[in-house]
Amino acid sequence: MEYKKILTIQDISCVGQCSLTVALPILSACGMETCILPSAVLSTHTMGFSGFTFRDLTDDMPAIQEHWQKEGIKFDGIYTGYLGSTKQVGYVKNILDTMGNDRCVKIVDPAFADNGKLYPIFDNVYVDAMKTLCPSADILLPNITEACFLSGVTYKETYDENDIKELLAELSKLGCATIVLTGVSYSPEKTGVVVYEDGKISYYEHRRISKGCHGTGDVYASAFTGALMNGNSIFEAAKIAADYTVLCIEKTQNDPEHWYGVKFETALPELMQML
Ligand code: PXL
Repeated sequence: MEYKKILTIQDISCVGQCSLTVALPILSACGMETCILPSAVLSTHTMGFSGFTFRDLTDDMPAIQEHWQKEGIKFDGIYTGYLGSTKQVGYVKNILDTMGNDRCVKIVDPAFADNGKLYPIFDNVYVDAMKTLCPSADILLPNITEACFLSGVTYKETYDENDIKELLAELSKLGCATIVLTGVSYSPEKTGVVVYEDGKISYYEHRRISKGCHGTGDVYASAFTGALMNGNSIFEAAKIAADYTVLCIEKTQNDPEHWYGVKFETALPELMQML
């Protein structure tokens, strides 16, 4: 397998097992050289901890990019997640558009909402900015809440296959031909992921262990990126990432003190075997 150089752009939550502290080890375990561009530094993630610190790194981005350009640095893959500000989305779009080599795969996880609600620091202006990233992505990786905010389709707790088909059709109008939609659940004990490629829909269904665990979106997106960059098809990568995420939840669910993330490190050997 060719050795790939990936850039991932998302925050450093110092404690909380999300974003870069998840993406970096998972992509490394998948055999990638992993370069990072931190969007912000927080003391913890924002879901469940109170009084977190937040240092926005938006204004550092242009100089970092300029230095990389001077050094002739280009990437085989660019994967973006939780960003620090609306202004930053414009910088990140430019990075997606200019910093990849000619084989570069660009993956955008919108990472701004879940369970019908925006995460604390975001608003509708941010959502509008995030829409402009969609045409720069080869693959968009939203959950259902993010897909609804981006497409303007009303969020519903229950839905059927036709609702999902319509949601994807609306979302694809933003200019992204390939969408991997996570957390699609048609029955209480099952959930899954829908892969939409140029209008064609496929579904991988698996066990649903709990209603939701913090950080699993980042675990999923990182494992998906690692599996895809290892030469798997989009559907196969979506399946590997789902199986790995379920395993991470299983290895965490019996520990009530571990409410803030999943013990993804303990399942890395299994992920590496799946690749
Ligand atoms: O997992 C998404 C995420 C990433 N980064 C920060 C977050 C969250 C989710 O809430 O708060 C800082």
